[in-house]
Amino acid sequence: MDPLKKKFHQKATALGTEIRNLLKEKGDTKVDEVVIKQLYGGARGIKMMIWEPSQLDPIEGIRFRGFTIPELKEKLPKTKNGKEPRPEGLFWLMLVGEVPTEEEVDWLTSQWIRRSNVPEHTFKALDALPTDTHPMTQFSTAIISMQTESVFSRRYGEGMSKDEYWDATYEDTMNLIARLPRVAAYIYRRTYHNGMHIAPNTHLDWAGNFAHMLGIEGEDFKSLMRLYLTVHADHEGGNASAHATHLVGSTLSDPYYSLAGGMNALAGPLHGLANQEVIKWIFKMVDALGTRKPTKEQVADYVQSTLNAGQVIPGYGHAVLRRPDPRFVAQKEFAEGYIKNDDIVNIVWMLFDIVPDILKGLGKVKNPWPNVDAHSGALLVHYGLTEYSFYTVLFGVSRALGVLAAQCWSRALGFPLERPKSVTTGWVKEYLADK
Ligand code: CMX
Repeated sequence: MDPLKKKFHQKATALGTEIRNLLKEKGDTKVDEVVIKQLYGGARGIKMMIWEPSQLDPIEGIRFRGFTIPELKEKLPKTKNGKEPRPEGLFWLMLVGEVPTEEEVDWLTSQWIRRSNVPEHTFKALDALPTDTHPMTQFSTAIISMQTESVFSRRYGEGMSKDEYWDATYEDTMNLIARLPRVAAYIYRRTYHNGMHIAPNTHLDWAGNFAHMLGIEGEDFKSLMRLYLTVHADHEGGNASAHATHLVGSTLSDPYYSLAGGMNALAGPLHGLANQEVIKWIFKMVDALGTRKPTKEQVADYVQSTLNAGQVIPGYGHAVLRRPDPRFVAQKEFAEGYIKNDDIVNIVWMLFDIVPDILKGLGKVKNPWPNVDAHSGALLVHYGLTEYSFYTVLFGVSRALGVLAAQCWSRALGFPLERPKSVTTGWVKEYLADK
């Protein structure tokens, strides 16, 4: 058994015993109450699932196994001379709850290289789609086309025991994550670069190799990819892509089906697609104003006109956070450290100055601050990745790390089919009348 799998199995066995005892002694203890506005309001805030890799605090932001993003940047192993954390390290941390050593991360990189072979029919399935198919549709198609390789599905069909679900899920998770950069880069190159594909460089780390296959050279872009693929990896379990992956997986659909489901949720403009919407909106503003160096007044007027048109300001607001998103802050710090005087980055910073007060003025927006999607596009444009329809795929490659680590836990802990209760408005009225 490989060292990560062995460590995961030990941890999962120990936690499984602890949970069984906890349920026996405290299973009926109340943790939450639900009010009617939550029934109509997207189930905001209702505590209804367990998600081990990370937890979100409205004020402090995300903690991965207890570590904030600044702590991850300090503690996770980096490449030689690199300053940004390697996403492999975060996956290790999310899966087993321990900060890995450099050797452990090197081992994981080599595992993912070994497992990265994409089946030929996946490339054929992608090639069958028109090149103007949205990259997220292509990404979802590619993931589901690889389901033919699922170890979980094969072993389930052969009569695998429940005790082995975690093992098959681990294998699928490792294979799937290993293949995603190749698949995503293939989509990028066929869509925007006439199918001039770039062979993987097996001497590079997972994120560095992804940057290389996209065709954007330079150490700084590789550094950006390491940071990007780290900070987007997980945001506890209730967000739409995580929850969709979890829900699909709870039926014992394998990790390929589950991740495709999660990616379909990520493709919505209120969720992951917001990263393309932000830069699209900024480009539209620059066009409308006729300048890449607008004044504060011009930007404020443009923000107002977007709201007057009944649209949201993309990249602002959040269902849980009530402060500037630490993932936005991490990307801003990256820009401050690596980039000098970029017009689009300057606009992003100007928006950070202007938008919160305007949103506060509406009196209904619960969080007027920027989220993860407000900054990423400006960084990508700076390094030449200007094709914004592709941005959500980058988010998806990263998000796979968290949602699949969580799926390993769900299968190891034997979580059941998810099935919350729905009611009708008639039921709500009757309930209120009875009260
Ligand atoms: N611009 C304008 N109005 C906004 C707004 C924004 N950025 N954010 C929230 N609002 C509005 C809502 O549309 C809602 O209006 P109505 O009552 O008229 O429907 C009102 O403020 C209250 O919403 P909320 O409780 O503050 O926010 P929700 O939890 O319902 O929604 C989110 C959260 C992210 C969907 C919302 O803030 C939004 O649409 N933001 C813009 C899109 C975006 O950036 N999404 C990415 C989020 C991060 C991610 O998942 O990747």
